[in-house]
Amino acid sequence: MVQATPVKRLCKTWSAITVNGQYPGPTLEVNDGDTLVISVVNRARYNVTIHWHGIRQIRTAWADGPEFITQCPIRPGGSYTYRFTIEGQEGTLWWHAHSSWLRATVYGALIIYPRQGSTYPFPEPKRETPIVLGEWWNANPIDVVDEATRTGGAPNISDAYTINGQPGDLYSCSSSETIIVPIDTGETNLLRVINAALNQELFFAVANHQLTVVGVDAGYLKPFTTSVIMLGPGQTTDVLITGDQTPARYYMAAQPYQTVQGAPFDNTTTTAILEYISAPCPSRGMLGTPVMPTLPAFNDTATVTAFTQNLRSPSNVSVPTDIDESLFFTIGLGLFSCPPNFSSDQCQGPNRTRFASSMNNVSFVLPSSYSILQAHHQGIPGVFTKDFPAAPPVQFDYTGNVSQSLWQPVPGTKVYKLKYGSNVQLVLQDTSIVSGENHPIHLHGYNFYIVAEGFGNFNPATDTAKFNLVDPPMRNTVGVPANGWAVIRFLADNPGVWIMHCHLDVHITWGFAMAFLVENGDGELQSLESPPEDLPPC
Ligand SMILES: [Cu+2]
Repeated sequence: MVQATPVKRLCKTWSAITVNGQYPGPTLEVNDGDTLVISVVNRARYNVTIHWHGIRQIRTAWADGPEFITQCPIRPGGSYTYRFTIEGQEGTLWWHAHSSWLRATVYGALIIYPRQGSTYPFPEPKRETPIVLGEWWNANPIDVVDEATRTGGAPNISDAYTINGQPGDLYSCSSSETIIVPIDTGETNLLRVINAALNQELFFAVANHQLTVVGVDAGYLKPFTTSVIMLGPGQTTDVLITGDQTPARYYMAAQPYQTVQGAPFDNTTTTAILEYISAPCPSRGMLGTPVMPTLPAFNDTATVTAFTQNLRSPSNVSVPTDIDESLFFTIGLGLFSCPPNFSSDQCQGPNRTRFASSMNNVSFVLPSSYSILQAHHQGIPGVFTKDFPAAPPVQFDYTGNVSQSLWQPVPGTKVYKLKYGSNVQLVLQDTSIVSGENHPIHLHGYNFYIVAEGFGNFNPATDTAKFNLVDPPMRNTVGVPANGWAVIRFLADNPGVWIMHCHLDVHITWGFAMAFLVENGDGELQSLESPPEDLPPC
């Protein structure tokens, strides 16, 4: 049930949109192989859809959730039942609204345990705790984004970050509800860390404790140990933590990783408390001040690079090699010049412009009369075009001093068509237009291998030799380095329409998205299923 619920944070109450009255929403705990049937009833005053982030949705694109991509939104008073089966996935994922900025409060963990009789590839943890990082405004986030859309300027920054919905001790009116995570001396526990923040990449650390990273985005890794992790919105990281310190209370904390120069951001710190069950009484309750972890500086890209370079699949994996589709997408920001019929308060971007964002210079526009998947399935013309370019329309020094004549993208609703079974390589190239930035790029319906990352312009002549085709990590969201690039590969074996977008919602608002249209294959189980009868009408 999606509904308005009064929620008090930072001394202030407003009517947040929640699921079943809970913020964050309920944790879903399932096993690999389960079929999920989830009825969503919309009692809120906004359109809503729910996306099951990272679920492959094999042949069930109708249940993926992004509004106007795979379904029309569930209108106020309406309902829709999402039905899908989890096939060969285990680990930590999450679910969230995929409509405007509703996911600021409409989200929750989605934990997939191994099939019955199967176990983790590491010793069974004594306890497991989801650590869901969020972002809070002392205002209705829909009003925040609507205001930004009206003015063309940057939206207001948030007022707090949260762990499992609570800002923690460093914010006003918060410490009585700070999240406590128990641990006992000698035991090893699993923290399932999820970055559900709307617009901010975050560092996470626990004071005095090392973290052993065992998985990301519901894919296992070769375990490695670190004192800090970084997650972009959309990413998850599973870490083991051992109670090997003096029994006491220790802060776990998250604060921003910010790559844009000079832009305002919410530079606050959210905390929860790791508390030893055997801690002596004086250090429990309000008495002992927990130890604070040292987190990297907000612009510490070296730490992020070192962390991501440690991510390796547990064993050799079969990375697509005979590439059928070699794609190159520029990604990043842009500026629209002020339209002649707009007043100056509608053009509050830099130098009287409106902020924009694009992939290959196409600034994505959602359709409004049909979802792209419906239009594709029913052969309805005029909703989208199939001419999303395989490469940028002009080649330039992407991360250099880019001529202002290249700053303005072209609006469009374009998809890139892929044949069923094709092997795809995609270079994601950040640009320095307006500003370079680390963008968490999320592909729906697929996991991909990240075979290489680097800074500057991707150079096939020299960078191809650096590809890891042996044990690259598998993810659904890749943080493309600021003023750099990432190369991903995947096998297009899931028919449907799959949006790929930056998971900073402010950038989606500005058009940072495109969609792949993957055609049906010839085999019996290679076609998209028929749409459900209760698919919401537009
Ligand atoms: Cu972005």
